[in-house]
Amino acid sequence: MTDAALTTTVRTVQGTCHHDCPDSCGWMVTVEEVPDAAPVAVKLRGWSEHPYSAGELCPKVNRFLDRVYSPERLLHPLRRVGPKGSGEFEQITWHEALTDISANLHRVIDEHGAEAVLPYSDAGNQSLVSLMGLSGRFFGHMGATKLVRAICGVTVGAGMSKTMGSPRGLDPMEHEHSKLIILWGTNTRLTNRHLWPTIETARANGARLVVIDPIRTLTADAVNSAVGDQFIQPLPGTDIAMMLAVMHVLIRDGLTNDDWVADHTLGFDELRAAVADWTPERAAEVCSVDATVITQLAHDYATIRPAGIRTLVGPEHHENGAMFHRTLACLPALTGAWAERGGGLSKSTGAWTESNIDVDAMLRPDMEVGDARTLNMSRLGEILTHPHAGETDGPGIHAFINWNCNPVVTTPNAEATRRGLLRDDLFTVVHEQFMTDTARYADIVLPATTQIEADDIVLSWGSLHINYNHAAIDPPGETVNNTELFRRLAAAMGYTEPALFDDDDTIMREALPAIDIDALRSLGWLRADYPDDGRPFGDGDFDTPTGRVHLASDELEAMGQPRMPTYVAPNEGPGGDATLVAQFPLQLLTPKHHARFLNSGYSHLPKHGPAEGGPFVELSAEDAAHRQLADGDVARVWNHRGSIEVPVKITERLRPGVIAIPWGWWSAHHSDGKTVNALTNDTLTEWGGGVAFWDTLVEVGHPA
Ligand SMILES: Nc1nc2c(c(=O)[nH]1)N[C@H]1C(S)=C(S)[C@@H](COP(=O)(O)OP(=O)(O)OC[C@H]3O[C@@H](n4cnc5c(=O)[nH]c(N)nc54)[C@H](O)[C@@H]3O)O[C@H]1N2
Ligand SMILES: Nc1nc2c(c(=O)[nH]1)N[C@H]1C(S)=C(S)[C@@H](COP(=O)(O)OP(=O)(O)OC[C@H]3O[C@@H](n4cnc5c(=O)[nH]c(N)nc54)[C@H](O)[C@@H]3O)O[C@H]1N2
Ligand code: SF4
Ligand SMILES: [Mo]
Repeated sequence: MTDAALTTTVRTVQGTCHHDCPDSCGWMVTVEEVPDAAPVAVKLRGWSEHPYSAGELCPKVNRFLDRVYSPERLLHPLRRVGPKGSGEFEQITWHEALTDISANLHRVIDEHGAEAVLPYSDAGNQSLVSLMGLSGRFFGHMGATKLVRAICGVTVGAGMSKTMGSPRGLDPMEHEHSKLIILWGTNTRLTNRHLWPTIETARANGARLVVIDPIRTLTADAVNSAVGDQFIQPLPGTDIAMMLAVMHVLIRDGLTNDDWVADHTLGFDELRAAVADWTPERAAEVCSVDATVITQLAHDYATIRPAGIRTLVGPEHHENGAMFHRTLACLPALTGAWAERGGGLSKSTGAWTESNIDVDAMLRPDMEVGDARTLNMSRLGEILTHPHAGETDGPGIHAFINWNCNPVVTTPNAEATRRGLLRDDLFTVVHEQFMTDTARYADIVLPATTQIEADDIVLSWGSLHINYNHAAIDPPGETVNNTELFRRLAAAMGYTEPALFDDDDTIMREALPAIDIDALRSLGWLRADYPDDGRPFGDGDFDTPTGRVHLASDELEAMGQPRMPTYVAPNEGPGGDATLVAQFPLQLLTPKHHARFLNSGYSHLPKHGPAEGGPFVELSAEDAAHRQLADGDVARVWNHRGSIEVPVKITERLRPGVIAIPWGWWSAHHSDGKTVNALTNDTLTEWGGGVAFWDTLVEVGHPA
């Protein structure tokens, strides 16, 4: 035995995955320590005692330590020395970086006002402290522009709330009790894989599965028609028409639960009138799904009980994304599905877990100076390229502070974002773990910790669990976590308010006043309150002012929106702008596709990107033949926003007229340096603040 082995101590540290993923898996890190050296994490595995993830992680995070110890990891502050985007930087000290940043922020504020500063972040680390920590206080105190962070999931809740009064839905684990499970626009086996065992348990108990998706996804592949499962493949953005026809059939064929409707809904007569014209035949024309399939869906939904619908985020990425969720939430009310355990609708569980957060204590709106405007993150290209920051009054953006997300890859209309970041009169700071496509445009890059380097709390949005994350090793190099970044920035700016300097433990306690943080720390997880009988609305009692499901909505009417579920064809879709359709006849979907990717966060790592191959465009044999394209050819995909070149993959997963390009690859992975979001639509959803990535029309052909 060597001396080192004699003196090595080994410990295990419990933690929780921080990725923007519904599963929030528990993990266990093995750490080795030898005297006079920094502790080293040697193993990271699923934590078998975690009640949801039960010891399993995923192909993204199984190699998490490769990420932590990657030679590409940013460990020191950097200052740009080459042109923006060139990736040429020199190492500087934190002191130099903070001096430079505070001088530039003060200059911008003096010249243009504090609203010329745009803080820009999302859920790259979705843990409580990292996501909501001190940034709100810091920028509020500065008076900077406020960001609408609604690129993911917010529109689902906004749509559903107009029907049910809140985004509260079923605990997805309740689908174990469902006898019919409709996965409506969610790719569970890929994006929410730890829910799949629950679905399989239900199926083993005889549940039937229906998958509704414009793509024959990995999840659709699980459909077994021999046992009555079904895969339904509507055209993208048209599901509302199908839902209206389902309601039509439920009412026409006497399949509604009239007592439940009378006791717990408002506006049924109006709804009946609104769907009277929506025959399955009419919907079939819109969705391109057989009328018999729609009729059967309605009959199955009413008669195979309990019937649980599961949705997540995908379908919100349409111009009518909020109405999709508002309309979907009407279905269980018509059949009284909520009355039975396993019946109802599940989506993000954030409404259950996050209700524990004292948002005001966390964000401290009382510290805000002035009445700063808000700008929507999905309009970043427009905001940065427009002299008056998009469509609002006020100054253009002259300082861009980015952490916790990678907008050059992840925002729609991304070439506009890139053009904005190229502006010489824009001062950009990026706090990151890696030299991402966005970080390349920074004037100053600051190094960020990973999840095993700082304590935090992860409130799951795929289950009811609130989880602790213990730091397992020290932050490497000069990395800091998101709150330490803002403590340092506040000091550099000369701010003195004590709340800008709260430590992470204080922030946790302020944010979760009703949670015993010490117990959470020692147990690793606890479960948010949820009704013991599994039925969130078993006795009615919805969260609307009337306590009823609002089939007709005064609230929406007051916002200038249709008061009833209504199908409005997306402008950038087959039923929309005829000139665009003539020029760009194909609908482009760009969803999550790769098991080894988590958004844009893994394609650059050697065991992830190369293992997934590279980007490609999938299209039906018919669409390919029409354009004389063969498998493996390089095709150009273009529209009025941009153009990219990618190899062709002929597929049976898509119907003619719909194509797909996987998302998450960086500029370097594309031969022409542009990613798929060069093409996507940055039109906002009709309400809810989301964005219509997937109402994107394109044409495909041979490169010029
Ligand atoms: N492996 C992996 N897992 C992930 C992620 C990842 O990048 N990789 N990302 C995480 C994140 S941030 C999120 S938000 C979740 C998202 O989780 P999901 O919402 O399950 O996934 P998406 O791929 O966004 O969308 C789901 C499905 O919606 C379909 N869809 C698109 N338009 C329509 C439509 O009009 N109607 C219907 N019915 N379906 C439609 C898409 O084809 C897609 O298959 O996944 C998380 N999990
Ligand atoms: N075409 C298309 N575009 C999409 C989508 C799509 O399906 N198709 N999905 C949309 C959705 S649902 C989402 S959620 C967004 C996601 O958009 P982003 O949030 O931009 O995506 P991520 O790739 O998760 O980027 C997270 C970044 O944060 C960094 N990071 C991780 N932890 C920390 C930390 O603790 N501190 C700091 N400072 N940085 C950290 C990671 O290194 C990574 O680069 O993309 C949206 N864009
Ligand atoms: S990315 Fe999602 S599935 Fe993978 S370990 Fe993290 S929470 Fe679990
Ligand atoms: Mo997301």
